[in-house]
Amino acid sequence: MERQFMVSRVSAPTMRQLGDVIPLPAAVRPDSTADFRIPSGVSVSAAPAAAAVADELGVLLRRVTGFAVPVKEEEPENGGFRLRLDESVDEAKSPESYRLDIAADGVTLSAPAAAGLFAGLQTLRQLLPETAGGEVTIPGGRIDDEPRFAYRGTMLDLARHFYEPADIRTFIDTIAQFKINHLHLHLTDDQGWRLEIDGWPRLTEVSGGEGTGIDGQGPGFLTAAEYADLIAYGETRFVTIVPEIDLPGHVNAAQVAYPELTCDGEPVQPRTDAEVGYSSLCAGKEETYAFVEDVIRVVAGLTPGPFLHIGGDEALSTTAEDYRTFMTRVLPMVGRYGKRAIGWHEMAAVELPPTAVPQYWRIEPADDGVARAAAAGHQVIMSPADRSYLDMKYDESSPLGLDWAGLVGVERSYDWDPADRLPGVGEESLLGVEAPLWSETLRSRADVEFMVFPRLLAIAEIGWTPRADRSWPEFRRRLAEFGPRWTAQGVNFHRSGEVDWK
Ligand code: TNX
Repeated sequence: MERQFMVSRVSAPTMRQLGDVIPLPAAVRPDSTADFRIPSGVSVSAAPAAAAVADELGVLLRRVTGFAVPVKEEEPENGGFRLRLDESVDEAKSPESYRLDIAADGVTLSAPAAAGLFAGLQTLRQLLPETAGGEVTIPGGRIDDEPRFAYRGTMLDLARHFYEPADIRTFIDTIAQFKINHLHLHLTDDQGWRLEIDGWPRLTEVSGGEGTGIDGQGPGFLTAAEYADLIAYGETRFVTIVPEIDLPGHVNAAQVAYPELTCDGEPVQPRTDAEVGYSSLCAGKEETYAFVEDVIRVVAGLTPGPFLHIGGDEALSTTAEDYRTFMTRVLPMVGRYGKRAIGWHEMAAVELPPTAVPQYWRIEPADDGVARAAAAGHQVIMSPADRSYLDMKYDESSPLGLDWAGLVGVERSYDWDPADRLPGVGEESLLGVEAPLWSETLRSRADVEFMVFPRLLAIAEIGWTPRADRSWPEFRRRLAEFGPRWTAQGVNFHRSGEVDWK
């Protein structure tokens, strides 16, 4: 890949360098003769299909320049921002690819699809100052960019602690700036059930009620309408929601609501401690499958995205045989309702439908079937806990987080590669990477932000940037710029001592 960094240049104080972007773009060609000073009469032009991205660019430009910045359909003769959808582009190109041309007379952003324009807009946003303050100049040159992996995700655990929809929307706004394009919602667990399911009202009435969060916090669940609103909001940020219903373990909350879901039909007690592995659906009971099929049907019906995550982790009180019986029956249901199943890597112990995606979280490689699944053509999502788990403490002094997978500082989050993690699971087997955030120790959006930022940017860059172009010292330098940006955006990021924050 082509790359040239400028060694020095004379620039206005607000001006950034063309490559100062996270994730680092695939190809950056600075041209110091082509800097664009934004003039007061500037406008944005876009074809109707790109109008939403154009409106957003208009808002950003008004904020940083104070100019009127009209958004129009016709392209100005010169001096403006032009957004172009070029559907004739090579079909092999990712829909998220884009080209950003910055010349002395204007800026042209082109892409084969709206997703690419949105990705390019995030790059452009980082080349602008975050807040208003004088003349704005954008560094000249060309960026040609596309993602390494199609799936770049993070996860919120709503089961251990519920986050209000407004907080989830704010979170989506922040992650989308780094081209994270999937948000996995862990909606059910032993403590609580956080998505309303038509026909099974007690799931949320009882297990989404007061006291169902860790240590008795609570209450909270998403109504079907709130869930639909979140999905629609995600679509405006090109973030696909991936719902998880965790089965056959992690089901105490379902069994509290419906005792017929235990093997003996006896009621179980609500639990809000952080133990795992004690609950299981009953693989030998027909009621189990009636329930599971109903839930899968409803969740699939509420979810336009391609994926439905069925958990499958830590089913420590399900025998291996029962696990196999259960998964072999349930995995095809996901396909019948039109979705592609994702499951934690334990799922790979069974024969998988062709499109199923194991999500690997292990620390040490083990013979758990993931490499076999990859050899059979399955795509894998990499989430090794010792690198990508955002609920691990940064260091001994972290006030929040767990440490069972070790301490995960910012360099540790960055300095690994998903294609080296597991023998037999190389570049071509990877759908992408995800950084999950479990909520046992978290209580608020501020806590979430503290754990996620800056580490998610490491995972975002791993998922997007060509591997050969990544370097920790260089990433660390670019990361420092986000201190003032996050302060301006009100993001409660962790001022890790590994970074010389601006
Ligand atoms: C393991 S890794 C879990 C979760 C916990 C998490 C805490 C995995 C798929 N499951 O149930 O919340 O550790 O770090």
